[in-house]
Amino acid sequence: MKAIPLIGAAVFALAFGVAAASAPAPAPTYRIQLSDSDDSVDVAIADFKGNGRNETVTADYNPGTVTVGYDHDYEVGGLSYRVEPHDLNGDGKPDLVVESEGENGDFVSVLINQGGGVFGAAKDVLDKAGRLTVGDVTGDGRPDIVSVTDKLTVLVNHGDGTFDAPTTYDTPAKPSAAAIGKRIVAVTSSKDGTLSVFSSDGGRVDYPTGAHPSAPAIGDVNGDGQPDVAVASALAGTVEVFIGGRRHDYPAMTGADWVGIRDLNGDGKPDLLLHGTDTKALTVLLNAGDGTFRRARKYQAWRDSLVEAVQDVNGDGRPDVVLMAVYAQVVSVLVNRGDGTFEPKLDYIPALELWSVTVAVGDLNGDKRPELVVPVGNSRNGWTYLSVFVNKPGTCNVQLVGGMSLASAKQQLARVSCRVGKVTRVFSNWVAKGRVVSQKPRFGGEWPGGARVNLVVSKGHWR
Ligand SMILES: [Ca+2]
Ligand SMILES: [Ca+2]
Ligand SMILES: [Ca+2]
Ligand SMILES: [Ca+2]
Repeated sequence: MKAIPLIGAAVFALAFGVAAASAPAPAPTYRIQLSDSDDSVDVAIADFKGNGRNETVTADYNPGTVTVGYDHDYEVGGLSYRVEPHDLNGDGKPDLVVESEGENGDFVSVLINQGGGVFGAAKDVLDKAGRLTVGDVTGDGRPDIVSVTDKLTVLVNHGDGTFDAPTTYDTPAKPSAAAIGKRIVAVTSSKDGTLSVFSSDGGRVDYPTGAHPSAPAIGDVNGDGQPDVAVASALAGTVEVFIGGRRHDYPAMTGADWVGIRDLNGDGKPDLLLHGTDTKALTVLLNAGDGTFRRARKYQAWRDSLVEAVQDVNGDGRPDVVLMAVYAQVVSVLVNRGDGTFEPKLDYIPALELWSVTVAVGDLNGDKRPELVVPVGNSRNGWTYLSVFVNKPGTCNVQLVGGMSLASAKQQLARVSCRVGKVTRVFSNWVAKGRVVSQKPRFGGEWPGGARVNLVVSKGHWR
């Protein structure tokens, strides 16, 4: 059988290898399908009809609509590029917050779910919008809307999905997107190296951070009921945790431009995740239980990737990490072993090119196994679709195993219901002895469970 040369990812695999797992967490496998879209650039999943079944909602840029399920389109009066489901009026039905480009800048509109997944007309609530964060600022349990341009704007929800006039606050230079916590909003200024924390009475306190802070994340890391703030400092290589105004620094990784706070091991204590677009790694610091953090652990990711979801993808209830790699054009999943450590990443290739960098996670077919949905398109003819990764255990999603040892390649392929077929040994001046030179079928192929992947393995330099 003829071997197919590998693309240049062998180096990453060599550098990180595949860690041996005592009890490997079940990995998701997918049947990758296409469904129609009308220039969808953002997608989310929620139960809009209230019937226990989820549907997608998309922001469709060029028609300027949001589409709920596959049948209901709503015009928003601009080029919509972002949609988030949130229950704005507390009736248990997810409503929509939409951001769009208009003639006079970006604006935010809301659509209220009338029941049965039918929405009222889009109502504009904010002009001159920037980066949005939706969350409860005031503490009444209803989501408010926060926007950051060169200032911070807070839109307080009356509780019924209507909003006060916007209130605007000054920030330090070039503020980040905002994070929302219990009665606080935080932004950073990477230019000034500051964290600004606004309390709901409008007061603001600035704290110095390390150089080049990421946008902040908020969570209660020490369990005292008060919100704490974490910031990743790209140049200092630290993650800085602000508890009650006091800063605690932990070595993490340089180049991080994103930090998240989530409980990864199910002990009820929020843990830290860091990532940088070009760090080629996700870094995790587990909470020791008292709001201090254990040593950072690194997991391989693609270069030029973004964390797009920290959600359960394999149905075991523990959050996993979904990254999208723009350059490599893959969706990567880091599966949580359940204890807050992660299996080596698995890569899945969407049908067609990534049309925008966003992923929705949720069960769409009622089998309780989460699907992944990403917008894709064909840049030659401009046709757009959603690539739906239908969660089907026992599908062989061929992984890229070039550069791995034969044992690691076997393990990585077995995780996704593939197995190693014929192994051929060849001399190679490029690939170290014992490492995989090439594979067939190729990376990204989708086969029935148990499909064989033939490998060519290096027997070292030709003398
Ligand atoms: Ca609602
Ligand atoms: Ca934890
Ligand atoms: Ca999981
Ligand atoms: Ca499913």
